Amino acid sequence: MTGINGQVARLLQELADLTKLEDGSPQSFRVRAYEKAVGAVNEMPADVASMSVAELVAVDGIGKSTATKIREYVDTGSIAKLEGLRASYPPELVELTRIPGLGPKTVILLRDQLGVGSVDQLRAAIESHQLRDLPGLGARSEEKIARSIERLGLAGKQRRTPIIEALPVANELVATLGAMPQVRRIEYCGSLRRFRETIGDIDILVASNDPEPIMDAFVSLPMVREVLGHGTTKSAIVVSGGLQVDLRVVAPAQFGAAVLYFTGSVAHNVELRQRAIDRGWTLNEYALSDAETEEIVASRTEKSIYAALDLREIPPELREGHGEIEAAATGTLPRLVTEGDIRGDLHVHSTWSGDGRSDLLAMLEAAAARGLDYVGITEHGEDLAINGLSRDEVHRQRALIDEYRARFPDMVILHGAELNIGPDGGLDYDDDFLMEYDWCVASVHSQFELSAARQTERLIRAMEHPAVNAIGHLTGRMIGRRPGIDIDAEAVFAAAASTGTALEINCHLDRLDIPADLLRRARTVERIRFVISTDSHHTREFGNLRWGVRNARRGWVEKRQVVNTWPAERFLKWAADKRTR
Ligand code: DGT
Ligand code: CA
Ligand code: CA
Ligand code: ZN
Repeated sequence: MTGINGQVARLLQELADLTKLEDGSPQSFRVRAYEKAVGAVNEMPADVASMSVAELVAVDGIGKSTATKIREYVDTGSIAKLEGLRASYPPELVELTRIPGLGPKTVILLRDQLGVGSVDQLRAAIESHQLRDLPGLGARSEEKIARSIERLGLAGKQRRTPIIEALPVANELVATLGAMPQVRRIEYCGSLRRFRETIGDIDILVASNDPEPIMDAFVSLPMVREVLGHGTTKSAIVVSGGLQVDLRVVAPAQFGAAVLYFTGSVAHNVELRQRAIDRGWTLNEYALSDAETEEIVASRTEKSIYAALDLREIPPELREGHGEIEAAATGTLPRLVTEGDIRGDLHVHSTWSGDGRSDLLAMLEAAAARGLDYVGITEHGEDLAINGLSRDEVHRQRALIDEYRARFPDMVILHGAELNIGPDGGLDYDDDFLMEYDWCVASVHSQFELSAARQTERLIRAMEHPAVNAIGHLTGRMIGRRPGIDIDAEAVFAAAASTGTALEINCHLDRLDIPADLLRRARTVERIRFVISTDSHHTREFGNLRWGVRNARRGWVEKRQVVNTWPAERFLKWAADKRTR
Protein backbone atom coordinates (compact mmCIF):
# COMPACT_ATOMS: atom_id res chain seq x y z
CA MET A 1 0.00 0.00 0.00
CA THR A 2 1.15 3.53 -0.65
CA GLY A 3 0.02 6.99 0.39
CA ILE A 4 -0.91 8.28 3.79
CA ASN A 5 -2.80 5.17 4.92
CA GLY A 6 0.27 3.07 4.22
CA GLN A 7 2.46 5.43 6.22
CA VAL A 8 0.03 5.42 9.12
CA ALA A 9 -0.30 1.63 9.10
CA ARG A 10 3.48 1.28 9.27
CA LEU A 11 3.77 3.76 12.13
CA LEU A 12 1.01 1.97 14.06
CA GLN A 13 2.80 -1.33 13.54
CA GLU A 14 5.97 0.26 14.89
CA LEU A 15 4.01 1.55 17.88
CA ALA A 16 2.73 -1.98 18.46
CA ASP A 17 6.23 -3.48 18.22
CA LEU A 18 7.81 -0.96 20.58
CA THR A 19 4.88 -1.16 23.01
CA LYS A 20 5.58 -4.89 23.32
CA LEU A 21 8.88 -3.91 24.89
CA GLU A 22 7.38 -1.19 27.02
CA ASP A 23 4.62 -3.46 28.33
CA GLY A 24 6.88 -6.52 28.50
CA SER A 25 4.27 -8.54 26.63
CA PRO A 26 3.44 -9.25 22.99
CA GLN A 27 -0.24 -9.46 23.89
CA SER A 28 -0.97 -6.49 26.13
CA PHE A 29 -4.16 -4.52 25.72
CA ARG A 30 -2.36 -1.63 24.05
CA VAL A 31 -0.41 -3.87 21.67
CA ARG A 32 -3.59 -5.56 20.54
CA ALA A 33 -5.31 -2.19 20.12
CA TYR A 34 -2.52 -0.94 17.82
CA GLU A 35 -2.46 -4.15 15.82
CA LYS A 36 -6.20 -4.07 15.34
CA ALA A 37 -5.88 -0.49 14.13
CA VAL A 38 -3.20 -1.54 11.60
CA GLY A 39 -5.71 -3.98 10.10
CA ALA A 40 -8.44 -1.34 10.10
CA VAL A 41 -6.28 1.29 8.37
CA ASN A 42 -5.10 -1.26 5.80
CA GLU A 43 -8.66 -2.07 4.88
CA MET A 44 -10.02 1.47 4.95
CA PRO A 45 -11.03 2.83 1.57
CA ALA A 46 -10.97 6.47 2.74
CA ASP A 47 -7.86 8.57 3.24
CA VAL A 48 -7.13 8.88 6.98
CA ALA A 49 -5.84 12.42 6.34
CA SER A 50 -9.35 13.60 5.54
CA MET A 51 -10.91 12.19 8.73
CA SER A 52 -11.55 13.82 12.10
CA VAL A 53 -10.81 12.03 15.39
CA ALA A 54 -14.56 11.34 15.76
CA GLU A 55 -14.74 9.84 12.27
CA LEU A 56 -11.68 7.71 12.95
CA VAL A 57 -13.11 6.42 16.23
CA ALA A 58 -16.27 5.44 14.38
CA VAL A 59 -14.18 2.98 12.31
CA ASP A 60 -14.31 -0.56 13.66
CA GLY A 61 -10.93 -1.38 15.22
CA ILE A 62 -9.77 2.17 15.94
CA GLY A 63 -10.01 3.47 19.52
CA LYS A 64 -9.84 6.99 20.88
CA SER A 65 -6.15 6.96 21.78
CA THR A 66 -5.09 5.57 18.39
CA ALA A 67 -7.37 8.00 16.54
CA THR A 68 -5.74 10.91 18.34
CA LYS A 69 -2.29 9.67 17.35
CA ILE A 70 -3.29 9.27 13.70
CA ARG A 71 -4.60 12.82 13.73
CA GLU A 72 -1.42 14.01 15.43
CA TYR A 73 0.65 12.43 12.67
CA VAL A 74 -1.46 13.94 9.90
CA ASP A 75 -1.32 17.39 11.49
CA THR A 76 2.29 17.53 12.70
CA GLY A 77 4.18 14.84 10.77
CA SER A 78 5.14 12.91 13.89
CA ILE A 79 3.73 11.15 16.96
CA ALA A 80 5.23 12.21 20.29
CA LYS A 81 4.55 8.83 21.93
CA LEU A 82 6.34 7.03 19.10
CA GLU A 83 9.33 9.37 19.24
CA GLY A 84 9.65 8.63 22.95
CA LEU A 85 9.50 4.88 22.37
CA ARG A 86 12.10 5.10 19.60
CA ALA A 87 14.44 6.91 21.98
CA SER A 88 13.99 4.23 24.67
CA TYR A 89 14.26 1.21 22.37
CA PRO A 90 16.87 1.61 19.61
CA PRO A 91 16.70 -0.68 16.54
CA GLU A 92 19.65 -2.83 17.70
CA LEU A 93 17.68 -3.71 20.83
CA VAL A 94 14.41 -4.28 18.95
CA GLU A 95 16.22 -6.70 16.66
CA LEU A 96 16.75 -9.02 19.63
CA THR A 97 13.01 -9.73 19.74
CA ARG A 98 13.31 -11.52 16.39
CA ILE A 99 15.32 -14.31 17.96
CA PRO A 100 13.16 -17.33 18.82
CA GLY A 101 12.95 -17.75 22.59
CA LEU A 102 13.49 -14.06 23.30
CA GLY A 103 10.22 -12.41 24.20
CA PRO A 104 10.00 -8.71 25.04
CA LYS A 105 10.24 -9.44 28.77
CA THR A 106 13.49 -11.35 28.35
CA VAL A 107 14.97 -8.68 26.10
CA ILE A 108 14.33 -6.04 28.74
CA LEU A 109 15.72 -8.36 31.41
CA LEU A 110 18.91 -8.80 29.36
CA ARG A 111 19.19 -5.07 28.93
CA ASP A 112 18.60 -4.25 32.59
CA GLN A 113 20.63 -7.08 34.13
CA LEU A 114 23.46 -7.50 31.64
CA GLY A 115 23.47 -4.25 29.68
CA VAL A 116 22.84 -6.19 26.45
CA GLY A 117 21.60 -3.87 23.68
CA SER A 118 22.49 -5.66 20.44
CA VAL A 119 22.99 -9.09 18.89
CA ASP A 120 26.78 -8.78 19.19
CA GLN A 121 26.54 -7.89 22.87
CA LEU A 122 24.18 -10.81 23.36
CA ARG A 123 26.69 -13.18 21.76
CA ALA A 124 29.39 -11.89 24.08
CA ALA A 125 27.12 -12.45 27.08
CA ILE A 126 26.39 -15.99 25.89
CA GLU A 127 30.08 -16.74 25.42
CA SER A 128 30.78 -15.80 29.02
CA HIS A 129 27.74 -17.85 30.13
CA GLN A 130 25.97 -14.90 31.71
CA LEU A 131 22.49 -15.91 30.54
CA ARG A 132 22.16 -19.19 32.40
CA ASP A 133 21.90 -17.52 35.81
CA LEU A 134 19.08 -15.17 34.88
CA PRO A 135 15.56 -15.92 36.16
CA GLY A 136 13.53 -17.88 33.60
CA LEU A 137 16.57 -18.78 31.50
CA GLY A 138 19.15 -21.53 31.96
CA ALA A 139 21.93 -23.43 30.22
CA ARG A 140 19.50 -24.97 27.74
CA SER A 141 17.91 -21.70 26.68
CA GLU A 142 21.37 -20.15 26.47
CA GLU A 143 22.43 -22.82 23.98
CA LYS A 144 19.19 -22.58 22.06
CA ILE A 145 19.49 -18.82 21.68
CA ALA A 146 23.12 -19.15 20.56
CA ARG A 147 22.08 -21.65 17.90
CA SER A 148 19.24 -19.43 16.67
CA ILE A 149 21.60 -16.47 16.26
CA GLU A 150 23.94 -18.66 14.24
CA ARG A 151 21.27 -20.21 12.03
CA LEU A 152 19.49 -16.95 11.38
CA GLY A 153 22.77 -15.39 10.29
CA LEU A 154 22.30 -12.49 12.69
CA ALA A 155 25.92 -12.59 13.75
CA GLY A 156 28.54 -10.33 12.21
CA LYS A 157 28.78 -6.72 11.21
CA GLN A 158 26.07 -6.17 8.64
CA ARG A 159 22.50 -6.24 9.77
CA ARG A 160 20.08 -7.39 7.06
CA THR A 161 16.40 -6.54 6.98
CA PRO A 162 13.76 -9.10 5.94
CA ILE A 163 12.22 -8.12 2.61
CA ILE A 164 8.76 -7.90 4.18
CA GLU A 165 10.00 -4.91 6.19
CA ALA A 166 12.04 -3.24 3.44
CA LEU A 167 9.56 -3.47 0.58
CA PRO A 168 6.82 -1.23 2.05
CA VAL A 169 9.44 1.42 2.87
CA ALA A 170 10.71 1.36 -0.71
CA ASN A 171 7.20 1.48 -2.14
CA GLU A 172 6.31 4.41 0.05
CA LEU A 173 9.44 6.30 -1.01
CA VAL A 174 8.86 5.60 -4.68
CA ALA A 175 5.25 6.80 -4.38
CA THR A 176 6.08 9.92 -2.38
CA LEU A 177 9.12 11.07 -4.35
CA GLY A 178 7.64 9.84 -7.61
CA ALA A 179 4.82 12.37 -7.19
CA MET A 180 7.28 15.30 -7.32
CA PRO A 181 7.18 17.26 -10.60
CA GLN A 182 10.99 17.17 -10.89
CA VAL A 183 11.07 13.37 -10.96
CA ARG A 184 11.05 11.92 -14.48
CA ARG A 185 11.70 8.28 -13.57
CA ILE A 186 12.12 6.48 -10.26
CA GLU A 187 13.00 2.88 -9.47
CA TYR A 188 14.25 0.95 -6.49
CA CYS A 189 17.35 -1.03 -7.42
CA GLY A 190 19.86 -3.16 -5.49
CA SER A 191 19.05 -6.42 -3.76
CA LEU A 192 15.40 -5.39 -3.38
CA ARG A 193 14.89 -5.25 -7.14
CA ARG A 194 16.64 -8.59 -7.43
CA PHE A 195 14.15 -9.82 -4.82
CA ARG A 196 16.66 -11.09 -2.29
CA GLU A 197 14.94 -12.30 0.87
CA THR A 198 16.95 -9.95 3.08
CA ILE A 199 18.06 -6.43 2.27
CA GLY A 200 21.27 -4.70 3.38
CA ASP A 201 20.09 -1.26 2.32
CA ILE A 202 17.55 0.19 -0.10
CA ASP A 203 18.93 1.84 -3.24
CA ILE A 204 16.61 4.30 -4.95
CA LEU A 205 17.40 5.84 -8.28
CA VAL A 206 15.77 8.92 -9.82
CA ALA A 207 16.08 10.46 -13.26
CA SER A 208 15.83 14.23 -13.12
CA ASN A 209 17.39 17.43 -14.43
CA ASP A 210 16.66 19.22 -11.17
CA PRO A 211 17.95 17.06 -8.29
CA GLU A 212 18.19 19.53 -5.43
CA PRO A 213 14.52 19.79 -4.42
CA ILE A 214 14.32 15.98 -4.55
CA MET A 215 17.27 15.64 -2.18
CA ASP A 216 15.81 18.25 0.16
CA ALA A 217 12.47 16.45 0.24
CA PHE A 218 14.15 13.08 0.78
CA VAL A 219 16.15 14.05 3.87
CA SER A 220 13.16 15.75 5.50
CA LEU A 221 10.60 12.97 5.05
CA PRO A 222 8.69 12.01 8.24
CA MET A 223 10.14 8.49 8.16
CA VAL A 224 13.72 9.81 8.52
CA ARG A 225 15.42 9.01 11.81
CA GLU A 226 18.92 10.05 10.84
CA VAL A 227 20.51 11.80 7.86
CA LEU A 228 23.80 10.14 6.94
CA GLY A 229 24.54 12.33 3.96
CA HIS A 230 22.89 15.15 2.03
CA GLY A 231 24.51 15.95 -1.29
CA THR A 232 23.31 17.32 -4.62
CA THR A 233 23.09 13.94 -6.39
CA LYS A 234 23.51 11.43 -3.56
CA SER A 235 21.98 11.28 -0.10
CA ALA A 236 21.47 8.63 2.54
CA ILE A 237 19.07 8.32 5.45
CA VAL A 238 18.21 5.84 8.17
CA VAL A 239 14.53 5.07 8.68
CA SER A 240 12.70 3.45 11.57
CA GLY A 241 13.93 -0.05 12.23
CA GLY A 242 17.49 1.04 11.43
CA LEU A 243 17.20 0.46 7.68
CA GLN A 244 19.42 2.64 5.47
CA VAL A 245 18.18 4.15 2.20
CA ASP A 246 20.54 5.53 -0.47
CA LEU A 247 19.12 7.92 -3.04
CA ARG A 248 20.92 8.88 -6.22
CA VAL A 249 19.77 11.24 -8.95
CA VAL A 250 21.09 10.93 -12.49
CA ALA A 251 20.34 12.65 -15.80
CA PRO A 252 17.47 11.01 -17.70
CA ALA A 253 19.80 9.92 -20.52
CA GLN A 254 21.87 7.90 -18.01
CA PHE A 255 18.98 6.22 -16.28
CA GLY A 256 19.29 2.80 -17.94
CA ALA A 257 23.01 2.51 -17.22
CA ALA A 258 22.50 3.66 -13.63
CA VAL A 259 19.59 1.28 -12.97
CA LEU A 260 21.65 -1.56 -14.40
CA TYR A 261 24.67 -0.69 -12.25
CA PHE A 262 22.81 -0.14 -9.00
CA THR A 263 20.61 -3.19 -9.43
CA GLY A 264 23.75 -5.29 -9.42
CA SER A 265 24.71 -7.70 -8.11
CA VAL A 266 28.41 -6.92 -7.95
CA ALA A 267 29.14 -10.36 -9.44
CA HIS A 268 26.75 -9.68 -12.34
CA ASN A 269 28.26 -6.22 -12.91
CA VAL A 270 31.80 -7.50 -12.94
CA GLU A 271 30.96 -10.10 -15.58
CA LEU A 272 29.08 -7.56 -17.69
CA ARG A 273 31.95 -5.12 -17.48
CA GLN A 274 34.37 -7.79 -18.67
CA ARG A 275 32.12 -8.40 -21.65
CA ALA A 276 32.27 -4.69 -22.45
CA ILE A 277 36.05 -4.62 -22.11
CA ASP A 278 36.32 -7.57 -24.50
CA ARG A 279 34.60 -5.37 -27.08
CA GLY A 280 36.82 -2.35 -26.53
CA TRP A 281 34.19 -0.58 -24.46
CA THR A 282 33.77 0.57 -20.88
CA LEU A 283 30.67 0.05 -18.75
CA ASN A 284 29.94 2.13 -15.66
CA GLU A 285 26.96 3.69 -13.92
CA TYR A 286 26.75 6.42 -16.60
CA ALA A 287 26.96 4.56 -19.88
CA LEU A 288 28.33 1.84 -22.06
CA SER A 289 30.88 3.73 -24.17
CA ASP A 290 33.82 3.32 -26.49
CA ALA A 291 37.04 3.08 -24.48
CA GLU A 292 38.98 5.28 -26.91
CA THR A 293 36.55 7.77 -28.40
CA GLU A 294 34.32 7.86 -25.29
CA GLU A 295 31.39 7.85 -27.66
CA ILE A 296 28.28 6.46 -26.00
CA VAL A 297 27.17 3.07 -27.27
CA ALA A 298 24.06 2.72 -25.05
CA SER A 299 22.79 4.24 -21.80
CA ARG A 300 19.06 5.04 -21.85
CA THR A 301 17.62 1.62 -21.09
CA GLU A 302 18.94 -1.61 -19.60
CA LYS A 303 17.65 -3.46 -22.62
CA SER A 304 19.73 -1.37 -25.04
CA ILE A 305 22.87 -2.06 -23.03
CA TYR A 306 22.26 -5.80 -22.88
CA ALA A 307 21.48 -5.76 -26.62
CA ALA A 308 24.73 -3.93 -27.43
CA LEU A 309 26.55 -6.66 -25.49
CA ASP A 310 24.73 -9.33 -27.56
CA LEU A 311 22.62 -10.43 -24.63
CA ARG A 312 18.92 -10.95 -24.08
CA GLU A 313 17.61 -8.69 -21.34
CA ILE A 314 18.22 -10.53 -18.08
CA PRO A 315 15.43 -10.33 -15.47
CA PRO A 316 16.65 -8.68 -12.23
CA GLU A 317 15.86 -11.81 -10.21
CA LEU A 318 18.55 -13.72 -12.11
CA ARG A 319 21.34 -11.17 -11.79
CA GLU A 320 23.48 -12.95 -9.23
CA GLY A 321 26.39 -14.22 -11.31
CA HIS A 322 24.98 -17.77 -11.32
CA GLY A 323 25.57 -18.30 -15.04
CA GLU A 324 22.80 -16.01 -16.28
CA ILE A 325 25.06 -14.03 -18.61
CA GLU A 326 26.27 -17.11 -20.40
CA ALA A 327 22.68 -18.32 -20.65
CA ALA A 328 21.61 -14.96 -22.09
CA ALA A 329 24.47 -15.08 -24.61
CA THR A 330 23.59 -18.56 -25.80
CA GLY A 331 19.81 -18.07 -25.81
CA THR A 332 19.35 -20.58 -23.01
CA LEU A 333 17.84 -18.36 -20.30
CA PRO A 334 15.08 -20.27 -18.49
CA ARG A 335 11.52 -19.49 -19.59
CA LEU A 336 10.65 -18.08 -16.20
CA VAL A 337 7.15 -18.32 -14.83
CA THR A 338 5.20 -15.02 -14.77
CA GLU A 339 2.25 -13.93 -12.67
CA GLY A 340 0.01 -14.01 -15.74
CA ASP A 341 0.80 -17.72 -16.23
CA ILE A 342 -0.87 -18.73 -12.99
CA ARG A 343 -4.35 -20.24 -13.43
CA GLY A 344 -5.13 -21.66 -10.03
CA ASP A 345 -4.46 -21.25 -6.31
CA LEU A 346 -4.16 -24.53 -4.43
CA HIS A 347 -3.65 -23.46 -0.82
CA VAL A 348 -6.54 -21.37 0.51
CA HIS A 349 -8.12 -21.12 3.96
CA SER A 350 -11.39 -19.58 5.13
CA THR A 351 -12.93 -18.94 8.55
CA TRP A 352 -13.60 -22.69 8.73
CA SER A 353 -9.97 -22.83 9.84
CA GLY A 354 -9.35 -21.26 13.23
CA ASP A 355 -6.87 -18.80 11.75
CA GLY A 356 -8.89 -17.96 8.61
CA ARG A 357 -10.08 -14.37 8.39
CA SER A 358 -12.55 -14.23 5.46
CA ASP A 359 -15.51 -16.56 5.04
CA LEU A 360 -15.60 -19.28 2.43
CA LEU A 361 -17.90 -17.52 0.00
CA ALA A 362 -15.82 -14.34 0.17
CA MET A 363 -12.66 -16.33 -0.55
CA LEU A 364 -14.31 -18.06 -3.53
CA GLU A 365 -15.59 -14.75 -4.86
CA ALA A 366 -12.14 -13.21 -4.52
CA ALA A 367 -10.58 -16.18 -6.34
CA ALA A 368 -13.13 -15.89 -9.13
CA ALA A 369 -12.61 -12.13 -9.34
CA ARG A 370 -8.93 -12.80 -9.99
CA GLY A 371 -9.95 -14.92 -12.94
CA LEU A 372 -8.67 -18.21 -11.55
CA ASP A 373 -9.68 -21.32 -13.47
CA TYR A 374 -9.37 -23.54 -10.41
CA VAL A 375 -9.00 -23.15 -6.68
CA GLY A 376 -8.27 -25.60 -3.88
CA ILE A 377 -9.86 -24.92 -0.49
CA THR A 378 -7.45 -26.38 2.04
CA GLU A 379 -8.49 -25.92 5.66
CA HIS A 380 -6.22 -27.19 8.42
CA GLY A 381 -6.40 -30.87 9.35
CA GLU A 382 -7.68 -32.01 12.74
CA ASP A 383 -4.22 -32.52 14.27
CA LEU A 384 -3.57 -28.78 14.35
CA ALA A 385 -4.84 -27.61 17.71
CA ILE A 386 -7.67 -25.03 17.61
CA ASN A 387 -7.30 -24.29 13.88
CA GLY A 388 -8.05 -27.75 12.47
CA LEU A 389 -11.36 -29.20 11.24
CA SER A 390 -13.07 -32.25 12.70
CA ARG A 391 -14.29 -34.96 10.35
CA ASP A 392 -17.81 -33.74 10.78
CA GLU A 393 -16.80 -30.22 9.83
CA VAL A 394 -14.98 -31.54 6.76
CA HIS A 395 -18.16 -33.28 5.60
CA ARG A 396 -20.29 -30.23 6.25
CA GLN A 397 -17.88 -28.03 4.32
CA ARG A 398 -17.88 -30.50 1.45
CA ALA A 399 -21.65 -30.26 1.22
CA LEU A 400 -21.47 -26.49 1.26
CA ILE A 401 -18.86 -26.44 -1.50
CA ASP A 402 -21.06 -28.75 -3.58
CA GLU A 403 -23.76 -26.17 -3.20
CA TYR A 404 -21.45 -23.26 -4.11
CA ARG A 405 -20.11 -24.87 -7.27
CA ALA A 406 -23.14 -23.80 -9.28
CA ARG A 407 -22.38 -20.17 -8.48
CA PHE A 408 -18.94 -20.38 -10.05
CA PRO A 409 -19.46 -22.00 -13.43
CA ASP A 410 -16.08 -20.79 -14.74
CA MET A 411 -13.99 -21.97 -11.80
CA VAL A 412 -13.33 -25.53 -10.70
CA ILE A 413 -13.45 -25.80 -6.90
CA LEU A 414 -11.39 -28.58 -5.36
CA HIS A 415 -12.23 -29.63 -1.85
CA GLY A 416 -8.89 -30.14 -0.16
CA ALA A 417 -7.04 -29.94 3.11
CA GLU A 418 -3.77 -28.77 4.54
CA LEU A 419 -2.68 -31.83 6.45
CA ASN A 420 -0.14 -31.85 9.26
CA ILE A 421 2.92 -34.00 8.82
CA GLY A 422 3.55 -35.74 12.14
CA PRO A 423 7.06 -36.34 13.53
CA ASP A 424 7.24 -39.70 11.75
CA GLY A 425 5.44 -38.66 8.58
CA GLY A 426 1.93 -39.65 9.70
CA LEU A 427 -1.03 -37.50 8.64
CA ASP A 428 -4.40 -36.43 10.07
CA TYR A 429 -7.62 -38.47 9.86
CA ASP A 430 -7.23 -41.92 8.24
CA ASP A 431 -6.40 -43.26 4.78
CA ASP A 432 -9.95 -43.76 3.56
CA PHE A 433 -10.95 -40.33 4.74
CA LEU A 434 -7.94 -38.76 3.00
CA MET A 435 -8.80 -40.40 -0.30
CA GLU A 436 -12.11 -38.52 -0.36
CA TYR A 437 -10.40 -35.19 -0.88
CA ASP A 438 -9.81 -33.75 -4.35
CA TRP A 439 -6.47 -32.26 -3.35
CA CYS A 440 -4.21 -32.29 -0.30
CA VAL A 441 -1.30 -30.15 0.78
CA ALA A 442 0.76 -31.58 3.64
CA SER A 443 2.90 -29.30 5.79
CA VAL A 444 5.20 -29.40 8.77
CA HIS A 445 3.69 -27.34 11.58
CA SER A 446 5.53 -28.79 14.57
CA GLN A 447 8.82 -30.39 15.69
CA PHE A 448 11.06 -27.95 13.85
CA GLU A 449 14.11 -29.15 15.80
CA LEU A 450 14.40 -32.74 14.60
CA SER A 451 17.60 -33.94 12.93
CA ALA A 452 17.97 -33.64 9.16
CA ALA A 453 17.65 -37.40 8.82
CA ARG A 454 14.33 -37.48 10.67
CA GLN A 455 12.93 -34.41 8.89
CA THR A 456 13.83 -35.93 5.54
CA GLU A 457 12.24 -39.23 6.51
CA ARG A 458 8.99 -37.65 7.65
CA LEU A 459 8.70 -35.54 4.48
CA ILE A 460 9.34 -38.52 2.23
CA ARG A 461 6.85 -40.65 4.07
CA ALA A 462 4.20 -37.96 3.68
CA MET A 463 4.97 -37.68 -0.03
CA GLU A 464 4.53 -41.41 -0.46
CA HIS A 465 0.88 -41.11 0.60
CA PRO A 466 -1.30 -41.24 -2.51
CA ALA A 467 -3.57 -38.45 -1.23
CA VAL A 468 -0.77 -35.93 -0.79
CA ASN A 469 -0.45 -33.73 -3.88
CA ALA A 470 1.92 -31.09 -2.54
CA ILE A 471 4.21 -30.30 0.37
CA GLY A 472 3.39 -26.88 1.85
CA HIS A 473 6.06 -24.32 2.84
CA LEU A 474 8.85 -26.91 2.70
CA THR A 475 11.29 -25.58 5.30
CA GLY A 476 8.91 -23.76 7.65
CA ARG A 477 11.31 -20.84 7.90
CA MET A 478 10.20 -17.31 8.73
CA ILE A 479 12.72 -14.93 7.16
CA GLY A 480 14.94 -13.38 9.83
CA ARG A 481 12.86 -14.94 12.61
CA ARG A 482 12.79 -18.71 12.43
CA PRO A 483 15.34 -20.88 10.67
CA GLY A 484 13.97 -23.59 8.41
CA ILE A 485 14.07 -27.25 9.33
CA ASP A 486 17.21 -29.19 8.43
CA ILE A 487 16.66 -31.51 5.47
CA ASP A 488 18.60 -33.55 2.98
CA ALA A 489 17.30 -31.42 0.12
CA GLU A 490 18.46 -33.68 -2.72
CA ALA A 491 16.73 -36.70 -1.19
CA VAL A 492 13.52 -34.70 -0.73
CA PHE A 493 13.60 -33.43 -4.33
CA ALA A 494 14.19 -36.91 -5.69
CA ALA A 495 11.25 -38.27 -3.69
CA ALA A 496 9.00 -35.42 -4.85
CA ALA A 497 9.79 -36.22 -8.47
CA SER A 498 9.37 -39.99 -8.12
CA THR A 499 6.12 -39.83 -6.12
CA GLY A 500 4.51 -37.17 -8.31
CA THR A 501 4.24 -34.73 -5.42
CA ALA A 502 4.56 -31.01 -6.14
CA LEU A 503 6.69 -28.79 -3.95
CA GLU A 504 4.78 -25.68 -2.94
CA ILE A 505 6.30 -22.25 -3.37
CA ASN A 506 4.52 -20.36 -0.60
CA CYS A 507 3.81 -16.72 -1.46
CA HIS A 508 3.86 -15.13 2.00
CA LEU A 509 6.53 -12.44 1.91
CA ASP A 510 7.83 -13.43 5.34
CA ARG A 511 8.14 -17.07 4.25
CA LEU A 512 9.13 -17.23 0.55
CA ASP A 513 9.41 -20.90 1.21
CA ILE A 514 10.98 -22.80 -0.70
CA PRO A 515 13.95 -20.40 -0.47
CA ALA A 516 15.34 -19.39 -3.87
CA ASP A 517 18.75 -21.01 -3.37
CA LEU A 518 17.03 -24.36 -2.76
CA LEU A 519 14.77 -23.79 -5.76
CA ARG A 520 17.80 -23.40 -8.01
CA ARG A 521 18.89 -26.87 -6.96
CA ALA A 522 15.41 -28.38 -7.17
CA ARG A 523 14.65 -27.04 -10.64
CA THR A 524 17.37 -29.16 -12.23
CA VAL A 525 15.80 -32.41 -10.98
CA GLU A 526 14.05 -34.23 -13.77
CA ARG A 527 10.24 -34.36 -13.53
CA ILE A 528 10.20 -32.07 -10.50
CA ARG A 529 6.92 -30.16 -10.14
CA PHE A 530 6.16 -26.97 -8.28
CA VAL A 531 2.89 -25.31 -7.29
CA ILE A 532 2.86 -21.59 -6.47
CA SER A 533 0.18 -21.01 -3.84
CA THR A 534 -0.77 -18.01 -1.72
CA ASP A 535 -1.81 -19.86 1.47
CA SER A 536 -4.38 -17.05 1.80
CA HIS A 537 -6.24 -16.64 5.07
CA HIS A 538 -7.94 -13.41 3.96
CA THR A 539 -9.28 -12.21 0.59
CA ARG A 540 -6.54 -9.58 0.54
CA GLU A 541 -3.81 -12.22 0.54
CA PHE A 542 -4.53 -13.55 -2.95
CA GLY A 543 -2.46 -10.53 -4.05
CA ASN A 544 0.62 -12.16 -2.51
CA LEU A 545 0.80 -14.35 -5.60
CA ARG A 546 3.28 -11.95 -7.15
CA TRP A 547 5.80 -12.53 -4.36
CA GLY A 548 5.73 -16.29 -4.81
CA VAL A 549 6.18 -15.85 -8.55
CA ARG A 550 9.12 -13.50 -8.08
CA ASN A 551 10.74 -15.94 -5.66
CA ALA A 552 10.20 -18.76 -8.15
CA ARG A 553 11.87 -16.65 -10.83
CA ARG A 554 14.80 -16.04 -8.53
CA GLY A 555 15.03 -19.82 -8.28
CA TRP A 556 15.17 -20.14 -12.10
CA VAL A 557 11.85 -22.01 -12.08
CA GLU A 558 10.29 -22.40 -15.51
CA LYS A 559 6.62 -22.10 -16.36
CA ARG A 560 6.40 -25.72 -17.54
CA GLN A 561 7.51 -26.97 -14.10
CA VAL A 562 4.67 -25.20 -12.29
CA VAL A 563 1.51 -27.31 -12.26
CA ASN A 564 -0.85 -24.40 -11.64
CA THR A 565 0.17 -22.76 -14.92
CA TRP A 566 -1.38 -25.74 -16.70
CA PRO A 567 -4.89 -25.62 -18.19
CA ALA A 568 -7.52 -26.96 -15.78
CA GLU A 569 -7.94 -30.24 -17.61
CA ARG A 570 -4.26 -31.14 -17.54
CA PHE A 571 -3.88 -30.00 -13.94
CA LEU A 572 -6.90 -31.96 -12.71
CA LYS A 573 -5.78 -35.09 -14.47
CA TRP A 574 -2.31 -34.79 -12.96
CA ALA A 575 -3.74 -34.23 -9.45
CA ALA A 576 -6.13 -37.20 -9.74
CA ASP A 577 -3.43 -39.49 -11.16
CA LYS A 578 -1.53 -39.82 -7.92
CA ARG A 579 -4.58 -41.27 -6.18
CA THR A 580 -5.07 -43.96 -8.77
CA ARG A 581 -1.56 -45.07 -9.61
P1 DGT B 1 22.54 -5.32 -0.09
O1 DGT B 1 22.32 -3.86 0.01
O2 DGT B 1 23.68 -5.81 0.73
O3 DGT B 1 21.30 -6.11 0.19
O4 DGT B 1 22.93 -5.69 -1.60
P2 DGT B 1 23.00 -4.73 -2.88
O5 DGT B 1 23.21 -5.62 -4.05
O6 DGT B 1 21.82 -3.83 -2.91
O7 DGT B 1 24.37 -3.95 -2.66
P3 DGT B 1 24.69 -2.41 -2.42
O8 DGT B 1 23.57 -1.66 -1.83
O9 DGT B 1 25.99 -2.38 -1.70
O10 DGT B 1 24.99 -1.85 -3.88
C1 DGT B 1 23.95 -1.76 -4.85
C2 DGT B 1 24.49 -2.18 -6.18
O11 DGT B 1 25.53 -1.28 -6.61
C3 DGT B 1 25.17 -3.53 -6.19
O12 DGT B 1 24.26 -4.60 -6.31
C4 DGT B 1 26.03 -3.42 -7.40
C5 DGT B 1 26.48 -1.99 -7.38
N1 DGT B 1 27.79 -1.93 -6.74
C6 DGT B 1 28.08 -1.58 -5.47
N2 DGT B 1 29.40 -1.67 -5.24
C7 DGT B 1 29.97 -2.08 -6.39
C8 DGT B 1 31.30 -2.39 -6.82
O13 DGT B 1 32.26 -2.28 -6.07
N3 DGT B 1 31.48 -2.79 -8.11
C9 DGT B 1 30.45 -2.91 -8.98
N4 DGT B 1 30.69 -3.33 -10.22
N5 DGT B 1 29.18 -2.67 -8.62
C10 DGT B 1 28.94 -2.25 -7.34
CA1 CA C 1 21.34 -2.31 -1.31
CA1 CA D 1 23.46 0.74 -1.14
ZN1 ZN E 1 -1.94 -22.96 5.14
